[in-house]
Amino acid sequence: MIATTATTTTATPSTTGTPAPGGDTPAAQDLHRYAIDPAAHGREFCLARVADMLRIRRMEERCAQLYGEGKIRGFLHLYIGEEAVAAGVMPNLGPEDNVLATYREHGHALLRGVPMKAIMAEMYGKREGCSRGRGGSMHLFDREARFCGGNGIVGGGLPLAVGLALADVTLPQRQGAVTACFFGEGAVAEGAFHESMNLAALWRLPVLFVCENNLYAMGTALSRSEAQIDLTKKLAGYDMAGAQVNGMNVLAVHDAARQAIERVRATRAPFFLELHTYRFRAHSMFDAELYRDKAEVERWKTHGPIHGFTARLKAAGLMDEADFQRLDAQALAEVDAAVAFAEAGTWEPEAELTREVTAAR
Ligand SMILES: Cc1ncc(C[n+]2csc(CCOP(=O)(O)OP(=O)(O)O)c2C)c(N)n1
Ligand SMILES: [Mg+2]
Repeated sequence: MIATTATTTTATPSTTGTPAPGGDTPAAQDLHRYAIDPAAHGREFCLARVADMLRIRRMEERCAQLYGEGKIRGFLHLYIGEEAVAAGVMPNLGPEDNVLATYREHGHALLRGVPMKAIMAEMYGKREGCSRGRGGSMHLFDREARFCGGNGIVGGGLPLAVGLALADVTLPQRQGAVTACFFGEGAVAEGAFHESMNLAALWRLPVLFVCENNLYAMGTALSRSEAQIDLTKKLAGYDMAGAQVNGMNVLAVHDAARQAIERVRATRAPFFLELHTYRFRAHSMFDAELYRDKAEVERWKTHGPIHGFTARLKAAGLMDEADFQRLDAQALAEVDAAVAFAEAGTWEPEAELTREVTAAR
């Protein structure tokens, strides 16, 4: 394992059928500690990470509002609370690398370089959207950015990532490219996860598996569905290296991802990062959240990725309130422009609805 803020989870799996401890274990709380000195990364780098997280946060807050107004419809899964994961991993990837994510992928798409306007128009279902209005929230896609999709199927991105990496190792012009695949811990229960891990290891494919362990798959706590909740223990079965990292700490994520990606590029072997994180909002817009205590959510919020990092930066003299307000205003202005773009967008004419659709009778 590479050196990170690694830890071992201590919650015991439930065997009684009663609700098991969810996101509030001592080990999970221990993950909030900031072991990395931000000064080592420099002020500009740290402010850029705050800006990245704020762009995601403000965009998604507006999405939730627009959903309430009926402007955005269908499914909507917010990443709020988990921003440090995408913000920590993404700066380590180059334009030649591939990125895949889940239906909770707005932040990944944004930080990968998909314009916020194209994301917002896609949310609206407009033709100007990054998937031409045909994908919606769960299916953002941008070939140019090599953002190879959100995916509505739990675990659905993993076989695609393995396929992309297999293509890369066979094409002379794609040597050195890495495929980063983000997925929730719920995917670990899927056969596709195990098949993908096995093939990536067996064929030595350059895949970075990024498991966003937010402790719940919809309403199911990990400890209610998995006999082994230390997910890195599963790696022994694939002879794959991996590490556990505090996913609420953008610098910890960044440093672990940098080492992991360098290693994948150099060895061409896959690597598994388990990032401990927490979603502050409901699973989707239809979720009464009966499976977790409000107090648990509030406790995690006190260590939120933006709040925690900015507090640390201010304490270190690397940022002041004016810096924060400036970055926040920039993010809000970008959101306003994206919403105006989506509002002004066009609907696909009815006559074109069957274009690019293959129908089988
Ligand atoms: C194959 C499959 N089974 C079930 C579902 C329904 N479903 C949607 S989200 C979800 C939970 C997944 O949780 P996790 O992988 O932990 O990701 P998170 O939502 O926490 O980010 C489930 C079971 C699905 N979309 N695909
Ligand atoms: Mg989850």
